[in-house]
Amino acid sequence: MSDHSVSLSRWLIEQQRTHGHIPASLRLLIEQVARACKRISRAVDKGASSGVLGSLQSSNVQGEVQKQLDVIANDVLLEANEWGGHLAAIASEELETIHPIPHRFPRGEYLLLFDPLDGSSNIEVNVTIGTIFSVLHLDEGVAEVQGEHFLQPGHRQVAAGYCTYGPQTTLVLSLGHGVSSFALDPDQGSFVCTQQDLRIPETTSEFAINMSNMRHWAAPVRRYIDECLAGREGPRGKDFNMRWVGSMVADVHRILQRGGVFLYPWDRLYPNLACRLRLMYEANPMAMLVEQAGGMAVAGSQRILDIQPTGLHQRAAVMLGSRDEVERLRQYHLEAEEGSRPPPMR
Ligand code: P6P
Repeated sequence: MSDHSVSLSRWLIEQQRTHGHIPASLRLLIEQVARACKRISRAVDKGASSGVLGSLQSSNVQGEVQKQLDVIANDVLLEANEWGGHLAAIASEELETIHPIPHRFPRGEYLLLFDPLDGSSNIEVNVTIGTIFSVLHLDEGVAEVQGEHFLQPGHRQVAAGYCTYGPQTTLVLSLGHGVSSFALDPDQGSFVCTQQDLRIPETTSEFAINMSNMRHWAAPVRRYIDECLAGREGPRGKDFNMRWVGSMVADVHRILQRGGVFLYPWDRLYPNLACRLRLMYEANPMAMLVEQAGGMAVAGSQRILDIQPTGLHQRAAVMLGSRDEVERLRQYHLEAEEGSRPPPMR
């Protein structure tokens, strides 16, 4: 636990001055993102009472129907971050192309990416949703930022985090030196540090997956889940529990708090969309947080953070969480690739 009197601003200044973990420009960028999340939290809280629930006639670049709050959250994040002088450009899951910093504002050295409101299909049913963000460094000597400058593997992220809009508004953040969480104190209107150096338990008996896609999974995932479902009579020798919120921020937050494994694997349901989750806006930031908390994050046999992106909106299979379980999944994918299948690991 942590001293609840330490505000996010003070914690960030200590990361900059005491630990030398981040420069002032990155500290100020994170503070601006946090301020935008507070504004989004207010809009989500007001929800139905202010008539912002419901869908628009429009669809986003993903082909998904846009919710009013998707657009509101996207606009809040763009407006809050474009003038600060810390960014060279912004990329949003909701926008087809990158958002260059308007010439009237100074340009900085960072690239900000976000899914402004992940899990928005849950808005009308009052289930936890959230903002996911990722920060990259722009390569030296780039005069005009293009989409290709964002296509950096996830291990080059300098910061990643999410903000949940649920029973509490909680910011979870990594600057590359562990994971800390900050709860929004509604009385103060500011984030206060509640946990430092979060660690994911290496073992778990809880998995999170959308079981309705089971018939579409590849063999390694089917093998893993079948073994979990076999329980104590099966090769794992223990019973498992299942949770699936249908909102990645909520499922990942639970895993960061008590362990577990989250899977959104490749499936045959939509062959042209081999995977559902977006590499740049969901998989990479969550993979950084999970690894920084001692967990693992793979797309199969490959580490997510090693994937070399080829497109701003490309998707990736995601299996992340407690190290022992994700390593087992990675092994099952390796065995499938090698065509070997030794007896099940206990
Ligand atoms: P399904 C939300 O739309 C999201 O992108 C993630 O937050 C969530 O984990 C997943 O999709 C839920 O997908 O197929 O269960 O609706």
